[in-house]
Amino acid sequence: MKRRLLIIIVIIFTFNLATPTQQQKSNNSDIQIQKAWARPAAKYTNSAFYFVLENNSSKTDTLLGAETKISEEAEIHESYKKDDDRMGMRPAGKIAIKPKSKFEFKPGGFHVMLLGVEKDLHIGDKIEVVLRLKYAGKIKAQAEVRDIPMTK
Ligand SMILES: [Cu+2]
Repeated sequence: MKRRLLIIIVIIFTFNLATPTQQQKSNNSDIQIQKAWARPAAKYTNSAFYFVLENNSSKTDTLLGAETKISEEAEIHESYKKDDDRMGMRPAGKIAIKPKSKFEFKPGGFHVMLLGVEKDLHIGDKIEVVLRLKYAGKIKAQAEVRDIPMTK
């Protein structure tokens, strides 16, 4: 009786784990994250995460959102010029990345806002942000805290 229960549990676990793992494997090379960096920030304030997203696949993929342990929230934002000519930012929703193209998240443009960082982010620190894409699934990005973008 106990043995049967154990087998059932094992089957449930295997089934649940199989889907995301397979999804990640098959798509790892299709979407690449390059030049990832984040702004320095004091604890409880906001930082921004920048990167280049490259879609090597033959279909459009869509960035749905981001998550990280480093801050309370991670939101996709875009910078825009307000009516009074000053810059503001707002949630950007989902972003479509066309096949065989690169999409750059950079200061003054699109970025992932890290709202309420859990600790001070100093230059040289390494953080991890997970991007959620429609087809490629979840992709981890390692970012270094810097005050200027990478030139390479
Ligand atoms: Cu923002």
